[in-house]
Amino acid sequence: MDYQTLLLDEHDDVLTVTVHRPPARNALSQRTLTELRHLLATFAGPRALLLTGSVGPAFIAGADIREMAAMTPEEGEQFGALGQEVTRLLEQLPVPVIACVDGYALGGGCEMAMACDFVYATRKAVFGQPEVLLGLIPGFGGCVRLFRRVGIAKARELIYSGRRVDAAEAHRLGLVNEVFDNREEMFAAARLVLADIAANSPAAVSACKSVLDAVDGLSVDEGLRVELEAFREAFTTTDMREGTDAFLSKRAPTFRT
Ligand code: CO8
Repeated sequence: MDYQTLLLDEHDDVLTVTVHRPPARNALSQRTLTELRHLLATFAGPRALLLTGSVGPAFIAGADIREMAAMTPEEGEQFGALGQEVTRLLEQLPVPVIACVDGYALGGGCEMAMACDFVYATRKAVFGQPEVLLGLIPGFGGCVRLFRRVGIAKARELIYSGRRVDAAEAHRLGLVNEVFDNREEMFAAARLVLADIAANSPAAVSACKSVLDAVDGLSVDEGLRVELEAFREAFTTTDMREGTDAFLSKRAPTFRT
């Protein structure tokens, strides 16, 4: 696919995807979401993904309001389904995904960040679900994911009010993993943590990711069953044989998967 609104850069096995629509504050148009869907659905090779927005005041300033303003309910539903599909693809990617947020992550931008494994932010980051100010509701998973991250009381407050929160508050709320002074420090830290994770068994990291995703909302007993199934599966991998053998032989493991 010809990516017109995404910039791609692969370095040290990490794919950096930059949403690039500076005139619209990197807002998610149908075109951008379709490009993201294609990229994520065909993703293979890199050991991690880093999602960010072009330099400017915004990470992603939400879904494209200009496009939404003219949509019929049916078109709105299709647009919402596309956004939900993209966030789900991000969430289920078999490799770690970090959102690097510098500037506004509003509406769909906040929803994209929440679909990533970790959210790193600069001091200039601003988060919020301002859909009610537009007569809309969060439609790319905001209602579903925000309360899982910050608790139901805080999610209600943020979604009903549309209030923006700065990086420090987002960090206190658990929406952001870490806050950095500037973009360069944020990217350096993200690459470092991804390199650390890359030294571990990719199969095991991927299995942990899908278990954490699958157990969300399950009872303890149901969750334990999902975990046990994946635990059993780990015994079928060469990584498990290599990891345990390396430990017992007092050497560093070499994982192949
Ligand atoms: N969509 C389209 N265009 C946008 C958007 C957007 N979300 N945000 C900014 N732009 C455009 C502006 O229209 C403007 O264009 P122009 O120059 O042609 O007038 C340009 O970007 C610059 O914008 P500003 O002058 O406002 O820039 P500032 O730096 O002063 O402000 C802000 C930046 C704070 C990001 C501000 O632009 C803003 O508040 N944007 C809207 C934020 C917002 O409300 N986001 C939520 C959108 S709704 C949503 O995401 C719903 C997701 C689920 C949808 C489900 C569908 C069913």
